[in-house]
Amino acid sequence: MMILRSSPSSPFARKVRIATRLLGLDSNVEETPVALDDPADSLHAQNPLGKIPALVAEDGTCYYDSRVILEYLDHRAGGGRIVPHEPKARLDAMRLQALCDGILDACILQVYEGRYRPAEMKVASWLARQAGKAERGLAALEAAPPSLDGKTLPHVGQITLACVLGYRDLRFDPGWRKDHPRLHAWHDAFAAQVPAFAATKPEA
Ligand SMILES: N[C@@H](CCC(=O)N[C@@H](CS)C(=O)NCC(=O)O)C(=O)O
Repeated sequence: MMILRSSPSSPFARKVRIATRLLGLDSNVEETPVALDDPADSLHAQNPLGKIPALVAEDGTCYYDSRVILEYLDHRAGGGRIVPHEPKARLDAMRLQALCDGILDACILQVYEGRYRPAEMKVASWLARQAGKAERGLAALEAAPPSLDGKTLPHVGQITLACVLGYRDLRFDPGWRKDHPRLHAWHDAFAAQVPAFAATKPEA
């Protein structure tokens, strides 16, 4: 049994949850929640970065971060399922994943600013800088939403975009839909094609 160190609301952990379901590996994974703020949590021995998700395989190897975990799961499932083999398709999927992971990083830094930094120490220009990354990323995706054919499994980039939009709903104003109608339609199409998306929706 693999062990997934995670937290319920982590969008990066949601990538892994969706991937395990798509690949039929979810019954091989047991989730163990992490106390991220507890230095004694075994996560720090498993992943020196102290970040989730981290996936401990049966041989004790701990895989991180989410990109590596998705690649590992794809490999376990035979390869070429959610990480395309063909070089151009693979690069396109990895590039989309990098953009969407970057949007998530910028979103999470804004959330952490609220969670960890006392109000009098908040730096508006830093928050605006992170918000700008997320806004520009969403605008680029709105201008050219990725394909979604419904015939093959979604790839790692498409899975990550779905997790971005889900995280905007969870922690930010769901008004992103009004300003991004094409992404709104993309989100609904993904949800209709991929039951694992609804099945992994975190509680507000
Ligand atoms: N690049 C990482 C990002 C993971 C990440 O930022 N996880 C957050 C939770 S959603 C975390 O562990 N934060 C704790 C910390 O930064 O100390 C990935 O793709 O897995």
